[in-house]
Amino acid sequence: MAALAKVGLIGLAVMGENLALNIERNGFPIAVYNRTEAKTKELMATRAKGKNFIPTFTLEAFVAALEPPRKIIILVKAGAPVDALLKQLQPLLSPGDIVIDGGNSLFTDTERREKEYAQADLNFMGMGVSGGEEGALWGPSLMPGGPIVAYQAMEPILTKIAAQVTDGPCVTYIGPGGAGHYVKMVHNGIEYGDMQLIAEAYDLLKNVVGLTPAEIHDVFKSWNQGEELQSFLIEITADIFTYIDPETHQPLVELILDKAGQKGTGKWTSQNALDLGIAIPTINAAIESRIISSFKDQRVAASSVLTGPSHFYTGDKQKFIDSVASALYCAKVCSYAQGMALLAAASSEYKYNLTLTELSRIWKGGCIIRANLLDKIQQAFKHNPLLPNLLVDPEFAQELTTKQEQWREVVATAAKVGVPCTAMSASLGYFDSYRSERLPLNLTQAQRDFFGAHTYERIDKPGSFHTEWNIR
Ligand code: 2AM
Repeated sequence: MAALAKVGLIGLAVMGENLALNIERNGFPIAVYNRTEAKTKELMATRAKGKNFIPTFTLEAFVAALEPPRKIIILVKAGAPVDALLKQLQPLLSPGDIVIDGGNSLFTDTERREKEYAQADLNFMGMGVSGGEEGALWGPSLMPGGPIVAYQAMEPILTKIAAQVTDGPCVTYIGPGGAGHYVKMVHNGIEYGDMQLIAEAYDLLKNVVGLTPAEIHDVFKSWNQGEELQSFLIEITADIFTYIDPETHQPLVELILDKAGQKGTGKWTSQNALDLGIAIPTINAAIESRIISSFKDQRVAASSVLTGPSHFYTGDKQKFIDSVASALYCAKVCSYAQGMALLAAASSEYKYNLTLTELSRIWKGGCIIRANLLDKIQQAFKHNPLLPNLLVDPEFAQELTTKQEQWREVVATAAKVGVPCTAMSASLGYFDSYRSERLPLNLTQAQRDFFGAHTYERIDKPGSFHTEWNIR
């Protein structure tokens, strides 16, 4: 009988195929299965040729090819296909076997699936995988959650296939239940925020100071060489501006339709933040900006009805570019502060016991949001694990205080010129609200008491009060 595989993988779409190749390259013979046979055959005839792969064409054969306790990674479309597959697999498995869902599943689905599998003495894990195609092949950031015993069994494989940075592999045990998928969801929310802030910076460079794509490339390239903004997303943004469409000889980015979709993890981050009562205005602005972008026809029609200001920026070009860098940085710090605050709230609400220093650490490599900034975030939570908000970390507080003038200048200029920068200004609103000792919600409370006898508290004495306001 042929030797058994150490691990198995189901679902050979882009992420599955690349992750399987990564696992095999790291010394783990792997069995693979895909619903459509042709995909498996194609992989075996091409990228997996001559490698330690066991192709299988029925789930029975797949399960039989695995060394017990079986370790099965599934990368199929999130939602009903995962449930369908788990149902088919379950009768073929033995107690102690481990199934890991590496897709972008909703964390509450993962919680439910873990409980269902536990009833049959099976281990089910939900694992966030970030890094796209390249990351899956050469080292992603991995966010595994679920039974700790299952993680321990998987650890030798996961630590090898993950991205490696100076302080270790980009994987850690995230927490029980759906913790892994929860953290991946928030990671994606932060990713939405970063991408929107970068898009706004581009818009400002283009439409306030009139930079060309080649000049925008130079700006992003120089930002990526600086300590504050160095990141994967800034790096690829710089590259994007150099790509010339072979057909039209124009910069390709300017030919791309300005409509972005939003579904799944990004949207779930906002929905969950509302459920937990945590403010994440920058991430919400990113999602809403995508929604507005999708109404292209309405925007085109409205552009000839609604006239903007006739104000042009007349200040110094380079000064404005430098201010945009500071605004981008400050807004980004606020976005991460919101994401981290959401993770902290979820950790106590769902008993995930998350370690924010570890999350910052495993995001430093492999994933889409990898950035120099994460090092500083890691240090901030290391110095004070109970930090209520990243903004009050002494170093970040100092930086934002210093840079705020430039940040305000950018948001004010954008408002005057009529260029939308919803995420940058949402971040500024967050900063100003969070640092306000007194907000005007005393008036809100008075109104609520006026029309609904909701009662209010006072600042000068304890208790709950109601007033008959209608004394006209
Ligand atoms: P396919 O190649 O047969 O379509 C991403 O869509 C991956 O999920 C693909 O590998 C796809 O297999 C797989 N997939 C989608 N729905 C599935 C299901 N119900 N059962 C098994 N695999 C599924």
